[in-house]
This record gives sequence, C-alpha cells and structure tokens, in this order.
Amino acid sequence: GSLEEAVYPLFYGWFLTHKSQSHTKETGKKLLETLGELDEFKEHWGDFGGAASETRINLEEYFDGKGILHCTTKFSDYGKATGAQEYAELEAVKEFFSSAFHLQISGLFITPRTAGARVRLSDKQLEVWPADSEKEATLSEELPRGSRAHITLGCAKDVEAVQTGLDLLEFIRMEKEGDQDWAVKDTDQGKLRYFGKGMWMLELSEEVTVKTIFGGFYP
Ligand code: 2AM
Repeated sequence: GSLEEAVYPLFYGWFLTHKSQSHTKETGKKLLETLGELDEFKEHWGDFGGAASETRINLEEYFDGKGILHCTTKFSDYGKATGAQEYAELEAVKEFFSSAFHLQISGLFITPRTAGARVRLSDKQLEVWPADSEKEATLSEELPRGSRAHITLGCAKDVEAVQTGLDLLEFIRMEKEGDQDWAVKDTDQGKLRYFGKGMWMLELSEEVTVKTIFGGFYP
C-alpha cells in the first residue's frame, strides 16, 4: 500500500491575488453605491426586509470579515463530499494545481441573501470544473457547464456561502425564460437589470480580469 495518504481540502478553487481582491471589492462597492442612489432600488427596498426609514442597504457589511476571495470549483469537504476522490484524481486538477489563471468577471449580482461576481470560464478552466456542478444544484434543468461559477462577495446574516451559486443559477434560469419585463438601467459600469424579488444583476460593459492561483483550502 501507499505510505502516503491523500489529504483532501475543504474545497478547491481559484484564489484571487491580493491586488485582484481589492480591485474586485472596489468594483462591488461601486455597484452598491449606484444601487443606493437608484429610485428603483429604493422602491424595492422591502425585498431586503429593510426598515422603511432606511433608504440604503448597508451593503458594505456584506464585504466584512470574509476570507480570501475565490471561485470554488469543487466543495470536497475533506474528501467526504460526493465525487471528492474522483475530482482529486482528475488529470487537469493535478496538472493545474498551483498554477496561475486569469478569470473573467462578466457581471455582479445582489440578492437579499448574497452578493457575488459572475465568472465566465474559458475552455481550459472548464477542465477543472466538476461535470455535475450545475446538476447537483438544479434538479430539473440542464444549464451549460460553468453556469454556477462565481466569487462570493458576501452573504447576509445566517446565510451560507453555498447560496451564492444557487442565486446565480436562479438568475440564469430567469434570463433563459427571457419574456419578463425587467427594469433595465444603463450605468457607468454596464446594464443593470432587476428581476424581481430583490434580485439585481449588473452586466459589466467591460469584463474585469482577475489574477488567481488554482489550489485547495485546507484549514
Ligand atoms: P461559495 O463557493 O459560494 O463561496 C467553503 O464553504 C467554500 O465552499 C465557500 O466558498 C462555499 O461557497 C463553498 N461551498 C460550501 N458548500 C458548498 C456546496 N455544497 N457546494 C458547492 N460549494 C460549496
């Protein structure tokens, strides 16, 4: 038998460099400022359970006390999650471990539960994207691989980070349906859409590129 036992991380993902983290947070904060000043946002403020006297969401709080910004590929749960071992053995995972990648952020979103950045993965990046990631989250529908890729920017109180990817998939489902009368607003950063139920998506007119390292989170 092998002398070495495999050590599985809590999760695998792309970890943003220090500089890219600050840049991403700044981009997120700009959206929050825009939202805070938007009449349409104030009209729908109730979605966030906000008190009537408050006019702006304290979205800055969303960005507090979080660990390093990252885009999770596989939640491995120290080897206990379904498919954790198979994932660790993927050729691409072994080959690209500790390698640098540029990720493209194509949008930002806010819901009453989470704030996140939508990530557009390249074909090479999809090689380390688990085959069943979208299926695991959406029981009925087939969504393109990589649809769930995101960077959690923050969560509301008592909300687990896993929710951010589920919120993103909900946006994508609504986009696909496509026949709703969404409010659209042009902003400095791009097109801002309101999907109802407190769900706001900013489609960035210029994608943000962030530097990352692919690896595992072990603590
Ligand atoms: P996130 O990717 O949306 O940020 C540690 O909890 C990390 O693993 C977090 O980044 C978290 O969410 C992600 N995570 C937790 N549980 C998960 C799950 N069941 N499926 C996918 N990702 C999960």
